[in-house]
Parts: sequence; structure tokens; C-alpha cells
Amino acid sequence: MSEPVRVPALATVEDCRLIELPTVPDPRGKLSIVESARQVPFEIKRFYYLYEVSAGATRGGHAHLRLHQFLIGISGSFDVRVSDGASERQVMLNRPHIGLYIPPMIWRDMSNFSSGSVCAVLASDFYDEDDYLREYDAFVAARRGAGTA
Ligand code: T46
Repeated sequence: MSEPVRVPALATVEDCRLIELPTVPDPRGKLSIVESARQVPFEIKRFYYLYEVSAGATRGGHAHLRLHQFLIGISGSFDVRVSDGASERQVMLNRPHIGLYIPPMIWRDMSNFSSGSVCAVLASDFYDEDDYLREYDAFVAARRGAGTA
């Protein structure tokens, strides 16, 4: 089991990493496991999920000031683009035993949801609209204020 990793004060897209979850297969099927502060580098306080996403819709389009998140493509597939204001990366989530860890201060959006796809999200805190940066320019300015963009 992996140890929680220390995340730098101002994360970059290099800190967004795919994490493979321990999986137990048997003749009945498979079971994948996520435990708080074990497979993911934060204490889990909230679970939510996106489903029945409209064809062509983009979700996200924001960053979080303090929130850590772990996204899993439980079913189907979708793309996640992450940006630190200087660099960006895009990954497709399409396997239920692999998730993407996103630290605070990283812009993200999700698109190309396949029909019937489900995006599960584990988060380090309860919902708080004040934790969102929903304007890209404000996000870049906040990063500059905190260090480097
Ligand atoms: C994120 C991506 C991956 C709540 O009331 N409680 C909640 O826990 C959440 C997540 C949302 N809401 C409300 C806030 C909005 O009125 O649900 C509405 C839709 O939220 P939003 O437009 O932020 O949804 P997405 O899919 O664009 O983003 C969500 C998360 O908000 C966000 O943290 O990183 O999923």
C-alpha cells in the first residue's frame, strides 16, 4: 500500500498522477479499493459522482484553492484536461481501477463523456463554493500571487 505523498504548496500538472487501485478479482468479478489517506494522498470527506452527462457537455472549468480530489472513470470514458496555468495535460479515464489525483490550484475540465459514463469523485473536504476559482484569469492571478504561474 502506498504512503501518502507530500504535495508542494503550489502543485503543477506533474503532481496530477494516475493511481492504480488494488483490485481483487475472483470468479464473481472484480473489487477495487480506495481507502482514506492510503491509496489517495488525502483524507476523504466527500464522495459524489457525475452521470447521465449530456452529449457534448463539458464539466469542471474551475480550480480549487485547497481541495484535493481523485477522479475515477467508474464506467465508460471521458477526458480530463488539467492545467497549472503554464502547462497542461490530458488523460482519458476509462478503467474503474485507475483514478487521477488532482491537487489544489490545478484547473480541470472534463469532456468527451461516452454514453452511460460515470465519473466518481473522492474529495478531501465538504462542498464549499468559496473554495472554487471559476474564472481562468483569476486562477492564473491566484497562482502568480502564491508563487509561479
Ligand atoms: C470538480 C469536478 C470534477 C453541490 O451542491 N455539492 C457538491 O458536492 C458538488 C460537487 C456540487 N454541488 C452543486 C454546485 C453546483 O450548483 O452542484 C452544482 C454543479 O456543480 P459544478 O458545476 O461545480 O459541477 P462540475 O461537474 O462542473 O464540477 C464538479 C465539482 O464541483 C468540482 O469540484 O472538480 O466535478
